[in-house]
Amino acid sequence: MSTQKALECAREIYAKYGVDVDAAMKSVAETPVSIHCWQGDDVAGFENPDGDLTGGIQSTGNYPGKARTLDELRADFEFAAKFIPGKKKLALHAIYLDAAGKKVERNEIGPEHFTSWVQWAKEKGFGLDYNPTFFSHPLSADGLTLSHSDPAIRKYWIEHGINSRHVAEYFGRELGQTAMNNFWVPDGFKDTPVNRALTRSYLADSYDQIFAEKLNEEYTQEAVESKVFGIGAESCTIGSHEFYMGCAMKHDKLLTLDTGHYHPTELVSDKISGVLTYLKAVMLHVSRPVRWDSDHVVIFDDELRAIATEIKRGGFEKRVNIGLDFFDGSINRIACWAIGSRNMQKALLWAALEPVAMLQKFEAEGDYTSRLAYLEEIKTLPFGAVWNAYCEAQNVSVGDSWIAEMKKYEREVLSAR
Ligand code: RNT
Ligand code: ZN
Repeated sequence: MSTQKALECAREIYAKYGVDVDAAMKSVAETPVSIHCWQGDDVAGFENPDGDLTGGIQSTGNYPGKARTLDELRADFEFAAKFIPGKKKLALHAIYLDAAGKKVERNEIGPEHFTSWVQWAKEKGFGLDYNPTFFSHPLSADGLTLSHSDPAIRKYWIEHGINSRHVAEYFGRELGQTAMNNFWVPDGFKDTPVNRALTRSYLADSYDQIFAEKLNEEYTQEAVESKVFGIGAESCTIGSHEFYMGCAMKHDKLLTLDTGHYHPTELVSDKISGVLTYLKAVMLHVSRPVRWDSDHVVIFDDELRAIATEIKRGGFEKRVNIGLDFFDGSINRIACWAIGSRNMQKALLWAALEPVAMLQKFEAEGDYTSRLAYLEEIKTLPFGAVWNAYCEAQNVSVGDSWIAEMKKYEREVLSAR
């Protein structure tokens, strides 16, 4: 059956539930998703590509063909983008700067190191987001950066935090869409500390300095990302969830909810409406933790759908900035981008096709029986037909056709690296 014919049938079936399939596809197409550049090279960056990835995060696997240069990374992302429907932003990290081979200290990075990225993003029609990089550096070797007890080390990282805001502001101004600037620091202790309060006070003071200047929020907005633990920082994470809730409230910033940064039975899907009761917006780092914050490629699982449906059900479309954060080096990295991003798109489409009004009416009337009955019935509606039609309308590969294309690129381009 042709994609269009299948769509016609799906239209009829969804209409019975009061769902407008065409409106659903349109709304998803307009929702920006921020795809992380660091999947392309195992978070290596171009500052010191052969150095170690530190900060308690890890990319495992050594599948051949990873991007080694700026040009390779851009080409790989462009190739992956052909398989990903919807509006795309690319999230950069400071270590992906274009310094033309020169060594630039983190506290000396500025917009001038990202002009080629902006030029490229304009050409390709991508938005850009940003992250200061507080890891993989000699001055983060103690496992502490913005909360280090040495004021000179703190100063260095505060300067990096401040200059990151100007890079993000530059992205927003140039590209005409707000650039999210995400702050995550690896700071923590391997073993039990005895002055958590003092260390946290250093981190708080650093953010007071970093966020002192008011910037135009149309160009950039900052988000702060908490975490439970990192490798080598198992006993205490300075930037815990509670710390960053307060920090976001104090400075009127966004909180970043990374799906791998909570205890395994906690769900980010449940946190969205909780946090948005008091904060203006959130940033998501959609990832897939397997037993720990392992950053596996995002799959189309219950929690991914729950996150997307929560956004829709709460009417939070404008207050949730969706970003991806996973890095798998054990399989083709372009496939990782494609699989994870396509799944995020699928989940958004899934949510857009949910008969929310009907379900919420059952709940309001106390008819929890119908709520559950329908939640289960709709799971077997012809979602795949709408997904294929959405991909076709977006001019990206329909069904499994992208897999052969990806394999060809692997043979012809990646294997030559
Ligand atoms: C680390 C955080 C952080 C990083 C990226 C590379 O646990 O999730 O967001 O993954 O900044
Ligand atoms: Zn993250």
